[in-house]
Amino acid sequence: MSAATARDAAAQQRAALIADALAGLTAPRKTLPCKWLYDVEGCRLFEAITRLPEYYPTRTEIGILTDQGAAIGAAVGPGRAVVEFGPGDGEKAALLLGMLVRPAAYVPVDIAPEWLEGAANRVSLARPGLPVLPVVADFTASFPLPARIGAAPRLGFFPGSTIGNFEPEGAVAFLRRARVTLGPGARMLLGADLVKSPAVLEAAYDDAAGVTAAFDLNLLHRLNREAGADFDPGAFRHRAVWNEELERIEMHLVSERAQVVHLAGRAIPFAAGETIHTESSHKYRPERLAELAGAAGWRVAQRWTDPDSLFGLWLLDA
Ligand code: AVI
Repeated sequence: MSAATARDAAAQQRAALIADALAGLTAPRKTLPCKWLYDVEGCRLFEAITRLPEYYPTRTEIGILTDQGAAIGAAVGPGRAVVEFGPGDGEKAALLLGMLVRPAAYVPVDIAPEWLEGAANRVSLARPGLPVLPVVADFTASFPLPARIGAAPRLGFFPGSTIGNFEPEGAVAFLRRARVTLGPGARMLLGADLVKSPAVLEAAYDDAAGVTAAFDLNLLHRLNREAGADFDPGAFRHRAVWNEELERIEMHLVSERAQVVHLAGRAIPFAAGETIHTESSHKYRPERLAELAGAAGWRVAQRWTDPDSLFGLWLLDA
């Protein structure tokens, strides 16, 4: 990317951040889209979250892939091109590709080229000779697969329970678009977190070391840095709460006192105790996941879980 193109992209991103912040912070219930949590510092903090003792999803999903890899590989079947939506560091893809029979290609898809490079390198090392075809695209919208993927049947891979960060309608829309992108005969391996005790969930999203709190509060630092806002992050605190009715963990930033924050020429008042809803992480019962997948045109073929039923991996058929 040339320096001018990079500057244009940064300016566009800043304008989108300001537009989202103004819309969200002037709504009757203040909210910010969770995608803005992931700047460089947010990504670093999220990586740290995945290693916390309280945050079970990452290690549990890796445990399922490791312990039940042979069964998963046999169920998926041979000769598939794996298309991963948001590959992170490529660790899970490397594990999955290690257990698949004659995979045809690996296609990591992400809007951030730096993530793609890391994942592509990791998979190339783990599976030498496998065609690796990275795609820079926003996978929450439609995008074309590279022509070089050929006619091999596709396996979508969407681990990490990232599906849970969508609202239910958004999850169905994503799954429907993915089915169309992957084409006829596609399968999908989907990782999703299961409903469990609120105490376990709330600890996972409000850890003792305060890493998740720092991850959440970084959003205010980001608005100060990139949108010229004047948040006092010390006047807000992180809260994670289980919403029983909607079966989701919500992250909120709670205003510790009445205060006014300025952003893009607007004065935004906060009452003491008022919150900004920064992220929802939906948790699923198997029947609910099957319902969402069904609404998007997928059928559940198989499901694997860990011995404590914390997390699930679903194999879906188009
Ligand atoms: C990225 N996503 C699946 C994480 C989750 O568990 O919902 C984001 C996260 N937020 C706080 N901790 C982790």
